[in-house]
Amino acid sequence: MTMLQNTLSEKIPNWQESLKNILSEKGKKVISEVTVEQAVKGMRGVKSLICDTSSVSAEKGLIIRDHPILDITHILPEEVLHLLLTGDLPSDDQLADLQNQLKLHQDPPDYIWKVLEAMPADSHPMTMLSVAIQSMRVDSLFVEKFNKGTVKSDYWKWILDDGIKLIGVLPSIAAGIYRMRTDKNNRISNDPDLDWAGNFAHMLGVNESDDFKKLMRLYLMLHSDHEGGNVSAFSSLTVASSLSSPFLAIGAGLNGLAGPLHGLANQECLKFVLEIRDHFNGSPTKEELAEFCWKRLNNGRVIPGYGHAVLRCPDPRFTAFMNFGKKHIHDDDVFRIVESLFDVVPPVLREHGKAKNPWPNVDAASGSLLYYYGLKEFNYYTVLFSLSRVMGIVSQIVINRALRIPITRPKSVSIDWLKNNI
Ligand code: HAX
Repeated sequence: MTMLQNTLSEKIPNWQESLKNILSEKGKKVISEVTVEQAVKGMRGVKSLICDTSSVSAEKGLIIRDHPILDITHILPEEVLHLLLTGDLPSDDQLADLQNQLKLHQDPPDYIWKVLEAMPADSHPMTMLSVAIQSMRVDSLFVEKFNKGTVKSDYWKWILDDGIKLIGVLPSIAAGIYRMRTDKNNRISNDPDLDWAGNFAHMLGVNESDDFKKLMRLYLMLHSDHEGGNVSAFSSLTVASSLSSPFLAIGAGLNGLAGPLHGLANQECLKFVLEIRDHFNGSPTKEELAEFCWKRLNNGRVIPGYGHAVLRCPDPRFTAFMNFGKKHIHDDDVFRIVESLFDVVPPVLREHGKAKNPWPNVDAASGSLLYYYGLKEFNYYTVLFSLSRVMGIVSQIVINRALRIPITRPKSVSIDWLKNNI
């Protein structure tokens, strides 16, 4: 057994006991009411899911297992994974053990490359990633054990195994997709001496500097989780609740992440910033920038990277990226525009009067940093987001099965029902 499996085997009975007690003591208490507006408008604010890996407070942003995200920006993605899954930061031994487990899986099976090479040459990198992940169902230990009649209490173990396999192999697959899509046809081999994110940065082959590796570590830890109700996590959790293979469930979530109102916003964001740079032939004044934003809003388009369904403050993950940029990036028009947008957009959105949250979200700054280090193909950016988010989603699926959360099935009502019954 790995150290991670051991830790979880010790903790899960306590979590199960605690949930059982809550259900018997408070099972019938009401935690949320649903207005007609909430039912029609994306269930915003309805408390109807359990998620222990992280929570998002409107005023403070992301908190991973009691650690506000800005307090842990120095830790590695592997440490975040351990934290998400177990509630504890790993000891040195636990970290080394987890890193070794991930390394066991870092070489993709051959069929992955055959599947990817057979896809149309203009496939979006997110489509390629999703297809590659879903094709790994053939290697799902959960499916194999399920078909042999494994007991329910062991589901989480096989799902964890699939999750570690997937997280281990993803850097190679994601870097391979980057090399294919940018016509840099040779794939770069793993460097077994590097950590998970450092190795990924190395395999991209765009920048060998330590700063770029640092950026990747930060990027891949910051995007790891955002509680259970966002489109990608919720979609994956719903699919996984039917006991579909984790590979298919995660593919479903990433298909949601590929939407421009969710993860794809990071590509839209950089596109927007580059449009500004090209339009003004450099960095515009704040007045020019405000006018540019107004034009876009008046054309019925959103300002990418601003607004959020839950947050009502600048996203601390945006702050973490800005802090990185201020430290490492000097004299760069693209980053300068991102800084100016932070001054200009919130008052514009307030005056515009629609967005409930005028502040930047996680996607507003990250693209400018990637661009600076030479990762310029912005339609690839959501793949980076995915690589990180898989850690949170895997953790949530493992915990949900350990807690025996049943198949998801909320009730829908018709518009006639609303007319006649409310
Ligand atoms: N620019 C212009 N209008 C905006 C806006 C923005 N950045 N943010 C919200 N609005 C508008 C909405 O489109 C909506 O308009 P309608 O009433 O005409 O439909 C209105 O303000 C109310 O929306 P809201 O309640 O404040 O926001 P939602 O919860 O509906 O949507 C979104 C949240 C993130 C989707 C939204 O703010 C948006 O579209 N932002 C731009 C895209 C973006 O940055 N997405 C990334 C979010 C972070 C993330 O999940 N990354 O993965």
